[in-house]
Amino acid sequence: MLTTRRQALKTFTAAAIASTALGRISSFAQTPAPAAAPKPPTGPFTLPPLPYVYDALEPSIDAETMHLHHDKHHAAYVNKLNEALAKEPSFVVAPGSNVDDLLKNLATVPESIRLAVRNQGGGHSNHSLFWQTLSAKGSAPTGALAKALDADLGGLDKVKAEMAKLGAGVFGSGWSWLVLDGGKKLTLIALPNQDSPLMEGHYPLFGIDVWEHAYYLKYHNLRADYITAIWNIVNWDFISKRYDAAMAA
Ligand code: MN3
Repeated sequence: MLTTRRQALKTFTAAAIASTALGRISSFAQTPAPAAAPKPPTGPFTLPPLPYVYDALEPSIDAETMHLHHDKHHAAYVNKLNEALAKEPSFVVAPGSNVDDLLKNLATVPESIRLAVRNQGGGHSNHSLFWQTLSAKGSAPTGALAKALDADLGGLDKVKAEMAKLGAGVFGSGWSWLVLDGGKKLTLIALPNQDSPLMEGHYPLFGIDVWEHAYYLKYHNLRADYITAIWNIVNWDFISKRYDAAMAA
């Protein structure tokens, strides 16, 4: 009795699968060719060009990493941010808007796309700053920033050591940051994923991207070696000016 039932069940199941498969095949055959996929949105945000050639940061950061990091990874953050915003057309972001304003006001973004804006918008903002804070020839902090690094954080050597420690301590992906806090004091923090310091009420001055895509081709698992090398190509002239502008604001 039991065996018979089992056999019947097996037969029924096999028949059901066969009929489902046939049904799929016939409905697939009758489906008209789909219309061309809609083109992905091209705005409101666009990928900024690198401010130097791809091999400018050699040997600290290799050209192939720069190609992938900028042309693929950063581009993907921009595209996915635009795609997310396209899902909520009632939430209008004008072309030319600054992604940083979105991140500072994340609570105003519709909940259905808030996480996407946080991740993809954070990625766009963080990388847009990252490229500008690096240059072929490194420099040293100057002026008010140099004084503040001494006064607030005990000097550049301590900053380097602490940012390396924070970067090494990021489990998985994230960034090690030099920021201005709400009281305009220099502070060092680590943030996970593409979270922006702007979301925490901080103003980002310089971040070290410790995602594996930032270093793995050249440094493999040696994140600490990548962080050590990056100090050779930090554009402190740019960061010093960014600090001055933020203090004057
Ligand atoms: Mn990156």
